[in-house]
Amino acid sequence: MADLQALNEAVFKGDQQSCVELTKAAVEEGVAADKILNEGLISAMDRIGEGFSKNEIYIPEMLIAARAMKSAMEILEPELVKAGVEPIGKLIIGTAAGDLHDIGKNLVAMMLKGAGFDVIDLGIDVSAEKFIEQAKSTGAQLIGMSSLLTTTMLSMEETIKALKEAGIHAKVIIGGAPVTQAYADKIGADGYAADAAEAVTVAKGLVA
Ligand code: B12
Repeated sequence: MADLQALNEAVFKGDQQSCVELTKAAVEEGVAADKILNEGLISAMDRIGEGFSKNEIYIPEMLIAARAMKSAMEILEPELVKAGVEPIGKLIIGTAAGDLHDIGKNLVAMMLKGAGFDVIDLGIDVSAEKFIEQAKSTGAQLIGMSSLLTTTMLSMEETIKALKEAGIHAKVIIGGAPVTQAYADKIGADGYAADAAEAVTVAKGLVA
């Protein structure tokens, strides 16, 4: 019998090996991919997100859980594609031009993936031109931008301006240690989140 509760616990604890084994077992037993995703993986990441918001769980545990989830997702993704499970939204995400920090951005990308978004990660030092080109070619509804430097916060403002000038209607969500809600409002971003758990709530709100 596929044990989705054990899979849920394995994600929560960040036990990557068990995650892979239990996901493989569930797929082989013919458990529906969306059931494995929702009951085994996403609800565990929801628990992680809640714990993080309450300061009961910290970044290292969140990263380890996200990594475990990612390895389970690699097994599950082809099954989800076959089953035609619709993602709840498409998002492109990248670190602002000039910025090479990606730990926080990766965490946000993983959490959004875990929440059911189709996430296209553009990597680090992403120019406005690249955001525009990718927004057009993917038709993403959301664009995520991360900045860890006070200097590259300015690139976010320039990118938002360029996106508007290019007629891109995707909603923009920003974050990173020096970024604040006030800054997001100032540069015309549609959303801001202080951490990866909050990013999920904000992103869900923007596509609702
Ligand atoms: C690790 C690190 C590095 C690593 C990066 C490795 C990597 N692969 O990312 C390395 C060593 C490469 C590095 C380089 C530099 N760094 Co550095 N770095 C850090 C450090 C210590 C930790 C950053 C981090 O990963 N935090 C952990 C993650 C999980 O947190 P986070 O990024 O804030 O992300 C969370 C939220 O912000 C939010 N979030 C993040 N992105 C997004 C995006 C969206 C859409 C949303 C909604 C939310 C969101 O959710 C995340 C998860 O909860 C910080 C210090 C600090 N305390 O922040 C300095 C720091 C950011 N670095 C700094 C500096 C100065 C530099 C360098 C210029 C140093 C140098 N002289 O070369 C270079 C810059 C290179 C460049 N062009 O980018 C300064 C920035 C100062 C400033 N005011 O601008 C800091 C603050 C250190 C300091 N106190 O001086 N750095």
